[in-house]
Amino acid sequence: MQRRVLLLLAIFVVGAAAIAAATFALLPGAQQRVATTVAIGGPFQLVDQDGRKVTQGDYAGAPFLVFFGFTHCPDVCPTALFDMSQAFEALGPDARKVAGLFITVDPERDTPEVMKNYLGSFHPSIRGLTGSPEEVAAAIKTYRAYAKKVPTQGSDYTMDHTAVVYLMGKDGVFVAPLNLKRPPAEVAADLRKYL
Ligand SMILES: [Cu+2]
Repeated sequence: MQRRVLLLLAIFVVGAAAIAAATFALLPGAQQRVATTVAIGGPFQLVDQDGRKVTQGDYAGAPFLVFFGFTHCPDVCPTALFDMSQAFEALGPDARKVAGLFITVDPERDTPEVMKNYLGSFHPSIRGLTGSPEEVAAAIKTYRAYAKKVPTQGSDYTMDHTAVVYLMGKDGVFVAPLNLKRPPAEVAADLRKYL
């Protein structure tokens, strides 16, 4: 028994050393590859809750948040949008300079009208974006997000989706995921750094 543990341990150590050696050997090239393939975010073409066509360029010059979700979401989306609203509230007049983009993963049900109605309960700096299924799928892919339809009772369905809040800089480049599970003033202070 103990021999077996030792053997497994030896295999693990040799394996780890091999991986470390390979990593160091590949480092210059590998680093470049990471920089080009792990880009998060980029151009999109969608429609906002007022039916206007929008692209990433419409939000350039100011930081913006991106959050994927859907209006039929029972808890994750309303909670995130509420927390985001609180943070924008804490920003005061500066909230006019930022945008929270709530991009639906359920374009079938989330028309601009449905989005507009739903967002009436949240901060006006939160914009609801939808589009054709293809346009939405492209935006999800650009942000390396995940969304999947899950059938429920009858012909109904819900959506599994990424719950990350992406903080994008004024140049449209991804900064970091934004943690909304903090006091709103703290989130606001974080956002202010990117104005
Ligand atoms: Cu949700």
